[in-house]
Amino acid sequence: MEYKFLKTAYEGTIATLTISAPQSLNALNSAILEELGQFLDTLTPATRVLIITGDGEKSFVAGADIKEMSNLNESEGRAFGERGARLFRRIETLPIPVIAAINGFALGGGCELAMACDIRICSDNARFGQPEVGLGIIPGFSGTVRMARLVGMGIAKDLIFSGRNIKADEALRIGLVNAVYPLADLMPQALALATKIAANAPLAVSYAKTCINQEFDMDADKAIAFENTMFGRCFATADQKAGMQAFINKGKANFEGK
Ligand code: CO8
Repeated sequence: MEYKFLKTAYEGTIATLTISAPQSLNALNSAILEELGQFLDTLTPATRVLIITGDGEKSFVAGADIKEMSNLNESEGRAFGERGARLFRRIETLPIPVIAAINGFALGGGCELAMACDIRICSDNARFGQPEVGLGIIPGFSGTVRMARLVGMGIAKDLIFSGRNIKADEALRIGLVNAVYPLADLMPQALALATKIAANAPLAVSYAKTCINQEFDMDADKAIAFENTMFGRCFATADQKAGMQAFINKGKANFEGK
């Protein structure tokens, strides 16, 4: 499929999606949101891990497109927010892990996109922030929802009320990212992590993602019961048989995702 604002690359079972609108530091306009949805439609079980990054050496995504948002009225603003939120929720609930490889500015909607991914790693030039209140809006692609869940309510309120940008080392300290690398190492590190994940049983990885996502907002008893169900479901898979037989035979399983 041909895209105007996306570049796609596939290495074995790993897909890399690069958001590419260099003139606006990869800011998300409606056309990019549309293409992102189209790209998600193309994913099949042949892809086991998705990496999302931004084009160039300066920016992951510098937010939603301010020029496009500037003249929206209330209902249009709500619709634009819903559109981004729906898309990011799709990313968050994909049946495969999604790694954000953050190569520079991750501001506003860019930070929100990164937070919708499962794992965030960044380059040492990365900058994070939710500058929306300085523009007269709030984080509208679910940033008020996910920031507090990721870094805790106190730090989330500091970042969102002040709109201040933070550097990679602070993002690491507060748990907004898992690791920081020199820019040249970012994509190799993302691929290495994706390769490690992709070598595991795909259904088990997918069930683990579902468990962590869904159990987070449940009370402990419901969460444990949910995990029990999903644990049981693993034993209905061929991969569980293959994985345990390989261990017993001191071999290595070739997981088929069945
Ligand atoms: N939208 C549109 N254009 C942008 C954006 C953006 N978010 N960010 C950068 N650009 C454009 C600039 O306008 C500039 O274009 P031009 O050359 O035509 O003037 C080009 O990209 C390069 O940018 P700069 O010259 O500003 O580059 P600098 O290196 O000087 O600065 C910054 C880089 C610090 C990233 C700066 O561009 C900046 O502050 N950008 C805006 C960051 C921002 O505020 N992001 C949050 C936007 S709001 C948002 O994301 C809300 C999400 C929820 C939506 C809810 C919908 C209702």
